[in-house]
This record gives sequence, C-alpha cells and structure tokens, in this order.
Amino acid sequence: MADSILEAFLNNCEKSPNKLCLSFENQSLSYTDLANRAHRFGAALQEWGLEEGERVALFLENSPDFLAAYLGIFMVGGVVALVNTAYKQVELRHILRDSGARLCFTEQERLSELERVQPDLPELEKIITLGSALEEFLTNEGSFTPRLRQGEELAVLAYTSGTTGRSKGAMLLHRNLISNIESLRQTWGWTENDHLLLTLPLFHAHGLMVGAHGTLTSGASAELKRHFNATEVYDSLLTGQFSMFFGVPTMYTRLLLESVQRAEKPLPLRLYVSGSAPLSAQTFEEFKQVFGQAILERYGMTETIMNMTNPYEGERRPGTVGLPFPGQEARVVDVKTRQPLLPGTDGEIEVRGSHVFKGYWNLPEATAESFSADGWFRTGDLGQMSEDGYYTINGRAKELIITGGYNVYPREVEEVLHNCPGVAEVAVYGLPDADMGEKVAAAIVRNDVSLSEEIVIAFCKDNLASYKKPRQIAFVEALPRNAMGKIQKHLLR
Ligand code: MLC
Ligand code: AMP
Repeated sequence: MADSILEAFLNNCEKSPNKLCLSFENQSLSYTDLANRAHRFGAALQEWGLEEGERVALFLENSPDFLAAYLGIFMVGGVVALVNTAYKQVELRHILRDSGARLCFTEQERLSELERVQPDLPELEKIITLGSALEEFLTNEGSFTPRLRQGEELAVLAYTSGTTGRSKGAMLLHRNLISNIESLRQTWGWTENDHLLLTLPLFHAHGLMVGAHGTLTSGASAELKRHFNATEVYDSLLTGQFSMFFGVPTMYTRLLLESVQRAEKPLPLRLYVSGSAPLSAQTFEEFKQVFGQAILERYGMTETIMNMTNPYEGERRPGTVGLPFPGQEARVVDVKTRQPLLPGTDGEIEVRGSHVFKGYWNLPEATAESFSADGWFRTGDLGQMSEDGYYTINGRAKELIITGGYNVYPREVEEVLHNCPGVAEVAVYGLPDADMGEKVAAAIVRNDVSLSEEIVIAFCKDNLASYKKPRQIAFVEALPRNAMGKIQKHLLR
C-alpha cells in the first residue's frame, strides 16, 4: 500500500497515464499532465534550495496549480502550510510567522495584503504569484527524483482557529492523510469511475483532504470550481456527468432554494455528502424530497480529518454523524472525570487512530492538553452515542461559531475589536442564521458615541477575514457578568 498521497497518486499515474484527472474552467488535465506540472514545481523548489521539512505556504484559491504545487512540495519533502484566501493581515502575520514559511505561492490580487505584513516576516524569503512570475520560477528545471516512503514525516500544517485567539498549526503526517482517505474510500465505495463536482475550497480539510485526496488516490476525476455558486452547481448537476458532490450545509440549503425556481431536477448522483457543520434534519428531509436522495452526513475536524460517517449502505440517520470510520476509534467521556460513558449519555467525544494528527506546531502544552495519557484526542465536541453506535453532536466544549462551514473563535474577533477606537468592551457570540447555520454577533460598550456599526465592520474587515465580521451588532450600556466577572454570553443571545 502507498504510504503517502503522493505515492498513491504517482501509482495511479503509472497505471492510467492518460486518464482524466482534473477539469477546471477550459482546462483538462490527465494524470500525466498533473504529475508533470507537479514535477516542475518539485524540480524548481529543489533548485531554489528548499530543504526537507521546510514550510511553503499556499495562499491560493482553487486551481490545478494549487494541487500541482501541493504535490510538488511533497516531492521534495517540504511541508505545506495552508492559508485561507479570505485571511487578512492579523491571520496572515500569525500563520506565516508561526509556520516559518520560507516561500509563499499566491495570486496577484492577494499580493497587497501579503505585502502589508511582509516586514514582520523575516523568514519569508520569497513570494511567487501565479502567472508570469510562477512560469519563470518553474523554468529552473533540474533533474530530480521525487521523495517517496515518507509516511512518518510532516506533510501539512493546517491552522485551526484557537480558543486563545491565536490559531494553532495542526501537524498532519503523510501517514495521517493516507490512512484516513483509504478508510474513507473503502467506506464510500470511491473508484476510478467516479467524477466529483468539487466546489469546496482546497485550503481546508473538506475540499483538500476529502475531495482532492480521494480523487487522486482513487485514480478518479474531479471538476474543480473556483467557488461554489448554487446556480452553476445546479446547472452542472443537470448535465448528469457527476457521480458525487460534497458540500457544507449552507450549500445544500442554497441548492434547495435554487430548485424552487427550476422545473428540471437533476438525475440521482451516486453520493451527496455533507459535513463541516451540522446538517439540520429539515434540510436532510427536504433534500430527499426534492432531489430524491439521502445526503450522507459525516463529521470531521482539521486535527483528525474525517472521524465518523453515516453508512454508505444502511440507514443514514438525520441529525446524527453516523459511526467511526473503519480502523478508527471513538468514545464519549465525562467532561470532568474523563471516564467513558454508556450509550445515551452526554459527554465529550474523543477519537483515536492513525488519522489523528501529531500535535500542534511549537505548542507542546496545548498538544499535551488535547490528548489523554492513552492517546485519545479530545475533540471539544459534545454529544452521545446511541445503543446501536450512531453518534450525535449536540454542543461544543469549545467556544466556537461555525458559519457556512468556517470556524470563528469569538476570542479572536474580540481581540481585534478591543483595538478598535471607541470600543470600551466587547463580547462576540453566535446566533442562528438560516443561510449560514450560525452568524457572528457582537455586543459592544462604547466610549465614543460616534462609533457606528459601519465603523466596527470596516475595522474588522481590514484586520480579519471578512466572514468573521459581526453581522449583527448591539450597542449596550454594560455587558452582563456573573459574580466572578465572567461575561454571560447566553444572556446576550
Ligand atoms: C463568505 N462569507 C461568509 C461566509 N462565506 N460569511 C459568513 N460565513 C461564511 N462561511 C461572506 C464574505 O466574507 C463576503 O462578505 C460575502 O459573504 C460574499 O463572499 P462569497 O465568497 O461570495 O461568499 P459565498 O459564495 O456566499 O460563500 C458561502 C460558502 C463559503 C458557503 C460557499 O463560505 C464556503 O465555501 N464555505 C465552505 C467552508 C469549508 O470548506 N469548510 C470546511 C472546513 S474543514 P463581504 O462583506 O466581504 O462581501 C472542516 C472539517 C470538516 O471543517 O469536518 O470538514
Ligand atoms: P475545523 O476545525 O474547521 O476542522 O472544524 C471542525 C469542527 O466542525 C468539529 O470540531 C465540529 O465541531 C464541526 N463539525 C464538522 N462536521 C460536523 C458535522 N457533520 N456536524 C456537526 N459539527 C461538525
């Protein structure tokens, strides 16, 4: 068995060199085309002097070159640091400094944001933008042989928003990536005949470590889109070309809204999958009625990639995230005593197995806190297991807002807003939202009455990814606090 995504991809390339791998806008890439392009990235990186274990940041939107760069970095033993394209100066400064990336690939339109923080990033030696600068870089083609058999080595630093307000780099090894996708492919029956419609961003686990990894390791194909757009996706589904679609719940609610205006309904796909945020039982049922198919809901997180899945064959139970993937363990423990609980009892979900990350980059204490002595990872998700093994998530031990499948930690937004002139005190919390599942809201005590919603939002957007800005702001006289002085966010809600 291959011990990395790269090795599995190259095996498929050898087996079916001319098979379609990716289509994107007006390009079609066979397995050989993508491998050749990745090879050019690898050769150029080696020539440039990237050493094994050094980090390269991908601050890129979806395109075949995202994946060519990703595989090319692995070819020389480099580590990929993933960066959400919505990130602004606060997130960029932290991630690029923390990862110590020597090189960053990005697009021209993101360059100015990067240049704002570049003076604070002594280790960042080079920024390469797609287009002529990239093509020039790729002409440095020396001869080289891709590194294989690197299962125990670090592959990816995937930043997850942190409870402390600072995001943490989850260290995923090649072994974690390959073992999780092997298990998932087997469970979902993914074969070389599958054609996936992939509109999720590649800079997060769902798009990259499920959508792209599954495609590349199965010898299958995917049509990659730059962004999700409900009208375009609906049109694509009508073509009948696809066997699978993966999305966050917001994408499914938007497809349902789209269907209201359409007379024609898509033919059934082999598989619709939802994850990254809770899929409501209502959306599940409505989708079944309109599209004639039961969405398969699964549960994952950056640190562990995919944890649980509803059955491919068997009952897909709405409101649950199903059972652990084969070869992976899960249990529910008491939040205080950490003792395992019986079915039907609420507690914290813990997981264990070869899919679980190595720890947080440069944060041994946070790593130690997140694992029990016998290797169980504390997910921070609260829930229970039924008598017949289905898990339900019903809360979070961590203070987290999930909006449209993106995580927002209130603390990070609060820290930025504390620096906004006119803000004396601030509390950020989540509220239900029909489109995004949850939305970010803020209660603010002003020390300058001229402070308006517009100013607060503009300040937020200048510093942080726009999806983290509050969508609802209440100016209050004081924040409700308990006897210990802790803000009582449930009262604000
Ligand atoms: C965009 N916006 C959002 C948002 N996405 N606001 C809140 N929550 C979101 N998720 C804001 C933008 O900041 C912008 O604001 C405006 O909406 C328009 O931007 P857009 O890019 O055109 O948005 P849209 O197309 O509506 O995007 C919605 C979406 C997208 C659902 C398609 O958010 C998305 O692709 N989500 C997927 C996230 C994902 O892949 N998560 C997986 C994480 S891995 P303004 O004011 O600037 O105009 C993981 C593990 C696991 O969680 O289990 O999978
Ligand atoms: P991230 O850190 O971005 O990987 O987000 C992971 C978190 O998303 C998990 O800890 C869960 O809280 C949440 N999540 C992922 N999938 C689901 C799901 N199917 N249902 C509910 N929550 C989910």
